[in-house]
Amino acid sequence: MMKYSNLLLAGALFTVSMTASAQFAKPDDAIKYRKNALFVMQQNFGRVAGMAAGKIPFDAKVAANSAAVAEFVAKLPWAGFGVGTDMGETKAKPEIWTDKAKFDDYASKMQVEMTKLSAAAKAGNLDNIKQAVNATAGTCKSCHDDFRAK
Ligand code: ASC
Repeated sequence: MMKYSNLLLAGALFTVSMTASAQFAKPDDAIKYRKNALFVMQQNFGRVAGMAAGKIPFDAKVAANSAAVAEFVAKLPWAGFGVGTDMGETKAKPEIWTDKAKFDDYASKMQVEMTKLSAAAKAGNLDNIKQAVNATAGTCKSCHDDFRAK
């Protein structure tokens, strides 16, 4: 039987290899991948935000579904920001790679808020959804301010 410490090590190595295997055939594919993931996320987040702002009629079921998709898709773009993917059809600023810890911190904060939004949407209270939409939008904005070119 595997010792617990060996199991932990195996788990850690698996995680590392999963991350390292997030490779793309070419930098343009990585750029497309992250843009498309962010687009799918934004479409779903935007729908919920539209409901929160009263621009779209509130439909609790649609909001919950959309927020759940946004929550999941929020995990995806980051694999597309590997080294060497700073050149091409992108507004990504070089600081993403020179200040990666800050970028990663923004990315995880966004995911935390998106998870809260998904929970709020599932619960269906519009006031709570509004609050979570604002918190999530704030994390989008701070990252764009620092790391996305105009
Ligand atoms: C969106 C979207 C963003 C964020 C941002 C929040 O729906 O496309 O980039 O919200 O506008 O400030």
